[in-house]
Amino acid sequence: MPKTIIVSNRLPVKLTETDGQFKLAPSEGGLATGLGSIYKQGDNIWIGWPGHEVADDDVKKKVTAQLNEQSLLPVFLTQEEVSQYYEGFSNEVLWPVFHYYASTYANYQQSNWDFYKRVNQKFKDEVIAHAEPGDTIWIHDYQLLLLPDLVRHEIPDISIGFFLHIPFPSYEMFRLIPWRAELMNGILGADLIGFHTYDDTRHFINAATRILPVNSSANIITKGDRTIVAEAFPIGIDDKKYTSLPSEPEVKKNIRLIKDTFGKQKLVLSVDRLDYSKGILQRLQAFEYLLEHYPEAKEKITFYMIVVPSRDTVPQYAHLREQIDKQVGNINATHRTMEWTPIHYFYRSFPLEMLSALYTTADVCLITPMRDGMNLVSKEYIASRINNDGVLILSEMAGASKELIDALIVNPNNTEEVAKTIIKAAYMPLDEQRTRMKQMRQVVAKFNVSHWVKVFMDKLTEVKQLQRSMQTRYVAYGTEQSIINRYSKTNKRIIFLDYDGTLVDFVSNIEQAHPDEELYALFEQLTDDPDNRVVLVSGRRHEHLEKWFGKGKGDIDMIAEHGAWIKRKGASWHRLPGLSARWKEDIRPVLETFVDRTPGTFIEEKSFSLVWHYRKAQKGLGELRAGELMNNLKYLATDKGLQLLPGNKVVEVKNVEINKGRAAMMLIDNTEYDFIMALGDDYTDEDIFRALPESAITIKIGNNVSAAKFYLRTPQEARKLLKNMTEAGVPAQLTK
Ligand code: GDG
Repeated sequence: MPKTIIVSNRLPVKLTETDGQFKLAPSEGGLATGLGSIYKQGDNIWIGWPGHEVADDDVKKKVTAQLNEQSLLPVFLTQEEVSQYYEGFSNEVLWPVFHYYASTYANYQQSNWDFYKRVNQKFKDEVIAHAEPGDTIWIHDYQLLLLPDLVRHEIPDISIGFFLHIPFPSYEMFRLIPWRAELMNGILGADLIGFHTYDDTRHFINAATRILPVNSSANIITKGDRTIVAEAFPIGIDDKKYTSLPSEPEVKKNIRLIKDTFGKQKLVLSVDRLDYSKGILQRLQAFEYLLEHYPEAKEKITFYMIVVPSRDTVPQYAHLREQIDKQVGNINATHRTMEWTPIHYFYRSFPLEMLSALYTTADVCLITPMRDGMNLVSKEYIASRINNDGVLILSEMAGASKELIDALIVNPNNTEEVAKTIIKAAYMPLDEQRTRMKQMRQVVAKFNVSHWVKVFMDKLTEVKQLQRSMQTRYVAYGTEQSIINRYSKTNKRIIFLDYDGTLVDFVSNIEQAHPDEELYALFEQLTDDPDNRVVLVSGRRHEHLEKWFGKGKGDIDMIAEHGAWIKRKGASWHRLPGLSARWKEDIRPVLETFVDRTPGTFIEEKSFSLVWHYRKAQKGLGELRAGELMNNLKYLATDKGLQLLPGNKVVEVKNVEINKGRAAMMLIDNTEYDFIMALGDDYTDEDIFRALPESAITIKIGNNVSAAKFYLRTPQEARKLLKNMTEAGVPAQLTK
């Protein structure tokens, strides 16, 4: 039975040690709850670090046995590994860079990176020890970015999903990491890559295409032969847990206690782990501003601030804690009265029953991170508001702000705005509170954690199916044999061959793609057989094709300029009748403005088309301008009966009557061919694939979306197929 293996840095349990005795306690994290529905089923397992160093081998065995009972498999880490892989690399490189704190906190140490690689290998060994073909592996978060590719290497066909719980930064941030290419390559080992928001997904795809030689089309990335999908899957919470908690006796008791303590005061709550990304100091500053500028709020609004200890052995975190202590002390000392303390600050974690009571009683929940992947606290507050009242103030930098649009959304850097919003929230009419809260509660209930798990897993299955359908389209040995078979059995054949990108590789200077001896020999082999008619179909100018394949250099038919010019074998070139090129006078000036604004680009002129080339332009800028150019010309082109063709690093404007497909059909005329084949790589070749009869063998070079039936990866593979076709049936000693 195929199983699912979940892999994350931490296991969903806490291992604690008292007087040499190890104990396991369940962790309340949302991830543990959400994935609990998976890893506890059948043979499924969860692999991760138990969170505590165990040095003794006997104890390791005991702990392992205890964990195994719950389908959990430990990866034991030494103190040194924890300090370099986890604290050093994960938390001092990836965490700050991914949260846009690269310049302040990132510390790029080679030895930390070496440990990061080593520990990812260690996780890989554990995965490989348990994974079997057919299994599904779901890897989580920034500590294991190399793992997807490491596993892929060992079991190439296995299904791998990866989810990043923190933001994915813009390429400008990510590129700062010295080991960016290795990290990117590691992530791309997955089949499906999930993020919290669309912006994270966009940043990731952009970084991937800039750092590695991969292509993307919408959210599909093509790396060599593999199709990878990147998509947003906003994580949810176990909403039912938070809606039912307020009716539990322990929680009720806590609610009464809080109400007795704070009476009629408006309670503003915040809950975060100690972290610079959470905006705690900026929030305190906003509260101080409120006390100074809205003195009427004094003794009426109380701020209840919980900071959960985290990473406080790291100097940056210890320093942050000192700053928070100091700032809270100052504010309280300045504004406190006999009856009232402005900030109730706790540096510790609370039992869930107290947390729930606070969520249930707080009039306002103030969540203002500088950056946050999602932020689960905001969703937990919403789920706890069973009376549909209360107000959520949420930073626009938290992933949750994309879903909880009925919250009061603020920029956490804007002190005055945050202060004003707290006042607005504290005095918001009940009607408005309810309207907003109801909407948000629907979102939190529908997109809960089980929904998140389900949509991710369903998508992973879909991606695997997509890959399989791509695989069957590849001209592998079996398909090649049946093509060759058909070729051998037929005697009236026509073969359409595109030139650039199909028979020769793309080069940045278009003049340099000169045919080589091997290609001439291939043409000779093909045309030696009187049953073959070979047609070279190109977007190039006819003079160009004539120079390369004219008299004596190729016994073939040719279609130039996408069909504007045709030359039948042995005859001379002739132009498609009735075409006009007067439109060029209006279009050329537009293209010239793009050449002036975009260094490295130029215009190529053909009889019935103008081409703007941007192959040598700055990466990204060329694509941006191409989009702009297409937009600019859209209406003008339709008016003048022109077609805009976005090709490989070109935008071509041509008469709409010119079309490779139509030209190909003109050559076929009414002749009954028993073998029709077409090879092409470009957008313009799609016209041929579509125009040819159903029985034709159409092959795209490159595995992008196409109307072609099959694909091959490179011009070299295309040449090899053609060569093998011609050599079929020829006695072996006669072949070269
Ligand atoms: C990362 C990303 C993303 C907090 N205090 C107490 C307590 N908590 C629980 C909360 C909540 C969790 O901790 C915190 O989750 P967040 O989402 O707010 O933040 P991170 O820990 O930074 O998580 C984040 C998340 O991954 C999931 O993908 O949303 O953006 O940074 O569940 O309830 N629990 C208890 N006592 C406390 O005092 N019992």
